Amino acid sequence: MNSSIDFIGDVHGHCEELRQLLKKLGYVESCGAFRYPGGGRSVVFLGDYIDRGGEARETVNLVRAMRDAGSAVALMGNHEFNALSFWQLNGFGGGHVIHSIRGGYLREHAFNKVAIHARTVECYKGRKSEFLEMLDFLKTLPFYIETESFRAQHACFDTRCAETLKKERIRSFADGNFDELIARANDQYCEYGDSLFDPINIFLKGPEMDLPDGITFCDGEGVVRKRCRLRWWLDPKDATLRELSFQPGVELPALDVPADIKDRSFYGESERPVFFGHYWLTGLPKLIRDNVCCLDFSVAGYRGDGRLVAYRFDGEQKLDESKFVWVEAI
Ligand SMILES: [Mn+2]
Repeated sequence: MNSSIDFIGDVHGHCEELRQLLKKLGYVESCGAFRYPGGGRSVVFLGDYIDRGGEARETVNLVRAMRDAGSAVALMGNHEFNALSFWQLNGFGGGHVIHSIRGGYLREHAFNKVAIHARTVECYKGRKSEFLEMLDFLKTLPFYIETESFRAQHACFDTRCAETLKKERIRSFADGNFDELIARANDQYCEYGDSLFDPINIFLKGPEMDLPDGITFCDGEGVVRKRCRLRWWLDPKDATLRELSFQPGVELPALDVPADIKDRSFYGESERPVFFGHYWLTGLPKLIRDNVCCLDFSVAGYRGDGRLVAYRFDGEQKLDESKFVWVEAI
């Protein structure tokens, strides 16, 4: 893969915006897939193709066609991981039974979890075999990609997690027995010695911390949260909860953070550029730092003022704010 790459953030079933963005970036549809004329550029999709929007099926098919044509790499997002866990029976095939999980499936069929995923299932109404085939496609999506000039994943890059996965030669759930790997990825309390919960969940969902007693906030879906996402590129040593938390639109109190959080490793300023989605940013695209670029600008946001955003990368080690390209949510 060369360094002429267009990174694209969370699509969440907004296929029409994706088609517009690809055209704006100069990609042309031919023989069933978008390609860059002459093949000089390709796309890295940062995950979260399904849920929320009404065109999950069209989005998956477009992304998959580009991957099969060699004009894109498609990474896994937490929504793809959640969909696979939602349909995987606890203890199925070669997988451990995870005792701490309630209900028959690795992802509990609780109200909020069903509500998020239902839109995607609806998109495949009357097409069950295509839905199952779609799940098989999701199994093949890599957790991250790393080259000499960049790193990319859905949520957070963590060197130690990457080492763990590299040691086992796991790039996706297809690199081994799927039933076993997805059980290990859901083994949150390390009931077994071979849990992959941390490495996979850090890449796909990012690090989180428990909020101090009595502090909660409401997320965009109206769910009360007792944990918050972290700015994993900040040195947590002297940061307050307000500085370290990363919940756009939510301001937490400027309290001290626990010692184990202060000790966590972070993505330094001299590391190669890293691209990701996941975090529901709003407003016009902006760099977080000159080597840290989040591309999720909430095209599926509830206020309808989100954007689908790309960063046009050419190998530069200091990212440039003028290289964002985007379309407004329809
Ligand atoms: Mn997302």
